[in-house]
This record gives sequence, C-alpha cells and structure tokens, in this order.
Amino acid sequence: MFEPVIRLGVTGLSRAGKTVFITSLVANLLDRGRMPGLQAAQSGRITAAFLQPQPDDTVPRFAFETHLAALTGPTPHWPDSTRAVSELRLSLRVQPRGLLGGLSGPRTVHLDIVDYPGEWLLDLGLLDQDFAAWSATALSRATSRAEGAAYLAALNAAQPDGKLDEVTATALAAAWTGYLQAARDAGYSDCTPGRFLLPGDLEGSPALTFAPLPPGTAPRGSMAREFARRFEAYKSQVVKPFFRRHFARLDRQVVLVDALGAIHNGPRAVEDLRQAMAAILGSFRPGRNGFLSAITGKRIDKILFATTKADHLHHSQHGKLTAIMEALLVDARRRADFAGAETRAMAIAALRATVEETRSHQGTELDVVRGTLLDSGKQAALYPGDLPADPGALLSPARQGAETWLDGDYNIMRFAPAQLALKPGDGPPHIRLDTAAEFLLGDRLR
Ligand SMILES: Nc1nc2c(ncn2[C@@H]2O[C@H](COP(=O)(O)OP(=O)(O)O)[C@@H](O)[C@H]2O)c(=O)[nH]1
Ligand SMILES: [Mg+2]
Repeated sequence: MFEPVIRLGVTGLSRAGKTVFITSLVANLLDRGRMPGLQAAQSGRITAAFLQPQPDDTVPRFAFETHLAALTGPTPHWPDSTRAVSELRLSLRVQPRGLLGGLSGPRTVHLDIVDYPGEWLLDLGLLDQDFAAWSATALSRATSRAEGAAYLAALNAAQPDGKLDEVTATALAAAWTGYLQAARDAGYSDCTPGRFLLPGDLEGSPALTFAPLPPGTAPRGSMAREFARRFEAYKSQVVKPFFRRHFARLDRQVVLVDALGAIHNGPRAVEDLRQAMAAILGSFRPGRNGFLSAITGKRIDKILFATTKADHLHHSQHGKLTAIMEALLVDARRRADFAGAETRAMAIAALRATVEETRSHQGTELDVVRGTLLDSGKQAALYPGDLPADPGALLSPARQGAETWLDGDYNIMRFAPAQLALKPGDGPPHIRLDTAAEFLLGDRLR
C-alpha cells in the first residue's frame, strides 16, 4: 500500500528557533487541542499521531523527547543548541474527506522533518563563485564592519604569495571564524563558509582551513594557491554532498528568521536580513544553479518564512510585524526573480513564553508582554517599541545604509519558557503554529 511522505525542511540561522519550532510542532501534532487552524485536526480527521523510526539510518534523530522535557518539565528551560542535521518521523492517521474517504478508511501520512542549519544553505551561493570572487565580496563586507578588524590585522601580517605554512593558515581560518561568529552575533546573516561556524567532525580539516585573501599572485606552493584549492574542495566535498543528501529531497520548507532581533540590531541587520532572504529564496529556485537542477528530483512547492518569537510583542502589533515580513518576502521574490513555489510570510511563536498586559505609563496605555527574564529569573514587562504601520519606514533607511533608526529604538529581552500546566489533549501554547502547519501540510492531509 502506498503511504505518502511529506519531507519538511526546517532551517534558519543558529538561534533562529528551529529546535523549539520542531519540538512544539510535533508536540502539538501529537496533542492537537491547540491546533484549530489546522483543518484536518479541527475536523477530527486526524485520528492518531505517533512517532516512528525515520527512514534515514545514518542521520541523527532529532532528540524530540529531550527537547520537550526541557521545555515542559518542572523547571522549564530552552533546549541546548544543536549543531548539525537531524531528522524525525511523525506519522498521522488521516480519515480522507468525502464519499471516497468513507469507503477507503483512514490512511497513513508520514511527516519527515529535517532540521538543518541555515548557515549551510547560504553556502549554495559559493558554488557559482571562484576563490577570487568570493574573497573579494567577503573581504569588502569584513572591511565595512567593526567585527572584521581582527581578521584584517591578521591578514596584514601574512604573506599570501609566500610558501604555505599551516600555522598561519590555521590562525587565519580561526580569525575568519571568529569574525563570522561576531558578525552573526551582531545580527548579520551572511556568514560564509557556513561550515566554519558548525564544523562538526570536519573541524581542523584542510577543507575548513582557508580564509579570503586579497587579489595578488599565487605561485605554486603558495598559501594563496593552496587556499584557492581548498575553497574548491570545500565546495565539492562539503557543500555539494549536503545538498545532494538532504536538501534535494525536500517537499516543503520553513525558513525561520528573527526579524525582531534584526530590527533591534538596527538598519544594517535588517538590510542584511533582506539580502539573506533573497539568497535563500534563490537557492530554492531550480534552474538557477546547474548543480541544483541536476540533483533536484522533485521540487519544493511551498516555502514559509516565519519570524519566530512573536510572543515578544503584544498581539496588537503582530499585524505590523507580519507586514514587515511580507514586505521583505515580496522584495526577496523580486530580487531572486523567484517564481514557482507558493511562499508565505508569518509572525509566529513556537512556544509562547509571555502573557499580555495593558499598562498605563505616563498617561498613555501601553500594550506590553510580561515574562520571566532568562538571566535573573525576575518577572519583567517588555515594551519593545512601536513598529511602524508602513514597513517602508524600516526597510527604506535599511536599504539606504542608515546606521541607526531615526525614530527611537527597539528593545528585546530574553525570557525563560513559562511553567505549564497542560490539559490532557493540549500541546504547548504557541502563536499561529496551527496556521503555519495548515499552510505547510494542510493540502496533503485532505
Ligand atoms: N520567547 C520565545 N523564544 C524563543 C522561541 N523559540 C526560540 N526562542 C529563543 O531562541 C533560542 C534559540 O532557539 P532554538 O530553537 O534553540 O534555535 P536553533 O538554533 O535555530 O535551533 C531559544 O533558546 C529561545 O531563547 C519562542 O517561540 N518564543
Ligand atoms: Mg537547533
């Protein structure tokens, strides 16, 4: 008997919220009390949901039980960050709709969820560049950012056209990794080579021991010559296998981004997010990349861009956050010249960690959220600032290279997950996870 499989990719940069998203999605599909927006759940046509061994024997299993215990245990905490690809299979028994449904009885639909780092996705852009072209863009970005200073100093002291020396090579690669980390922490999304940030068992290997170099001669045996060779090795032996093995087999995709974080970090981070979204969409466009179109058998037909952690914002501002996401997506589609898959932008919270309140503050009513601060354990109310109703008010200054927002600041706080008393049949509390699930899976559960 044919049992349909949906392969759902979940990606986003480190800390975007992938682990929390998958954990809460699966918990809310197992216990569907809080999923009214997922039609198959609401109508009772999902008659059962259960975890099963995944089909890929050599991919680490997503540690669902451990992560759920962290989030919903007696002392709730955020799960540890994961560093590589993982996978989980959830199977749903679905009663088909209509006459045919009554006749054929329930069928099983398998949902294979693949969690992979967005850092690796952005590496796709390297495939159509050579070492010189990549070095030029990477160095010009590093030069324009404070975070790049240490690498540029290390580079100054090195002699790219001199004989390769592994100690210098390792030091340069480490300095470049340090820059990528700092840049990402400052809210920038472009951070290639992505595997430098999450090296896994490739750490220290030659394919990960290079760094961008300024233009110049590259005599035989020189560091410049060897770095260019390693860059090619990185593309063929690190980047391509990842795309072949994981990416090429996906049906649906969620891209998690932290739009509030970027807004808090300022116009340059928002501009960077805008470019990263276009780059990500570009990687879902078969045909653009010869390598990808050759390996991609089926096509991803739905892509959701979701900004997570919307629980940092009172719901009265969710519409404005969604509008900002939509504007970014429209722009990304245009820039990437993207047609094909259905795309959608949303503001969600995979796990709601706050409650809403309206407080009077200096004579005005302020819509705030309240939660337990992660660092101190104290209760605090957060008013992140007033998002503009017109997304252009943020996106235009970002595009024009503004350094700071003119009209005030946007704050964020880190909250701990709240203590939960779940009713039987209810999954963890969330915001619009059911709408996200309906977009991603609804049509396949009919
Ligand atoms: N308030 C809130 N914080 C979240 C949510 N999802 C993720 N976070 C925060 O983001 C951090 C990173 O999430 P995680 O899922 O580990 O990100 P990953 O690196 O993409 O897997 C968590 O430790 C939380 O602090 C959410 O729905 N609400
Ligand atoms: Mg994770």
